[in-house]
Amino acid sequence: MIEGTENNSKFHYVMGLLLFIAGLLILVIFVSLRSRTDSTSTSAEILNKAPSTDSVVIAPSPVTFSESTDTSVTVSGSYTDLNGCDEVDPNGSVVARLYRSAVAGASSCAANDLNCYVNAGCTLSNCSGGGASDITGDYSCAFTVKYYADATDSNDGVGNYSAQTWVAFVTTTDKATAGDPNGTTGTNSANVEVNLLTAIDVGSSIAYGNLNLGDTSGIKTLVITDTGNDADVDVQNSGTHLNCTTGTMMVGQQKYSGVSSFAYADGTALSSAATDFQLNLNKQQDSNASQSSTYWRLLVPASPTSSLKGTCTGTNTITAAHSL
Ligand SMILES: [Ca+2]
Ligand SMILES: [Ca+2]
Ligand SMILES: [Ca+2]
Ligand SMILES: [Ca+2]
Repeated sequence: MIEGTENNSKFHYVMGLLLFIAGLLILVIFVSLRSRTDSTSTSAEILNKAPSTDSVVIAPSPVTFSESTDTSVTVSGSYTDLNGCDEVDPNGSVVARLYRSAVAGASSCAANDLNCYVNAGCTLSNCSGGGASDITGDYSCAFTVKYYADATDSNDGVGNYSAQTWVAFVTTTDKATAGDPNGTTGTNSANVEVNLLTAIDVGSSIAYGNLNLGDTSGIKTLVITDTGNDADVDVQNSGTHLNCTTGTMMVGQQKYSGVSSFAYADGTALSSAATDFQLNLNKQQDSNASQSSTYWRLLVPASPTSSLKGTCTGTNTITAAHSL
């Protein structure tokens, strides 16, 4: 029995050893197989991400006009395209509109001098393209705004857009692809007021011509041009006495009217004090000037109180005023 137990132990020992060696071989083979290297390719398609218009700055703000002078307004800012700014510059575009806020069509309004300006290709800068990792760039959009564009700071006398503003609306578009044939866009906007300018030009002189004592001149026309963006320009008239080579004619010898065929007796006598006159001159609507006229006559006294002769000169003052 004792010998049998000893043999049994040996058998177990040998079997254990054999199993251990076998396990070791399997492990070596497994490790050996695993250590034979190879490669596999990876791929993914990163889809287009729309650009963003990050900032919109309008200068100047507010927009103010000088009479008869168009004003440069610049809309500028930056954009981001996370696929690379070169998807916008040079492969896309930035387009801007500047319009009165309630105008028909709003951000897709049709361009016109009064209330909608379009810059279809803004200037782009600060994008390092061509595979660089740059994702941001800058844009600058120039507008030449007419001096008769709609005012939004106060009532212009006809439209009354004072509750509105002007909007700068900027659309950044990246490059066209098969998936996005028109490119994708990111928009942003900012607001600015356009100020009212009440201003006129008047003819440089009223020449009554050669007259005898007691004569009433013919009717002389004084043309007045709206040189701002006020749609109800009225005026205040005043004047000086006319100093002659010999003597003086009183300012009130001149009379004026809005009627082109007025009788002298029906006119308003000019005064040295500014006097309101309803001209109701509308502003320019397009490239044609907006004009109205006042009409003037002079009565030379038949029996002046002192001698009167020669060339007579004076100055009439016509002052523009908003909606008197
Ligand atoms: Ca993109
Ligand atoms: Ca950049
Ligand atoms: Ca306003
Ligand atoms: Ca008026």
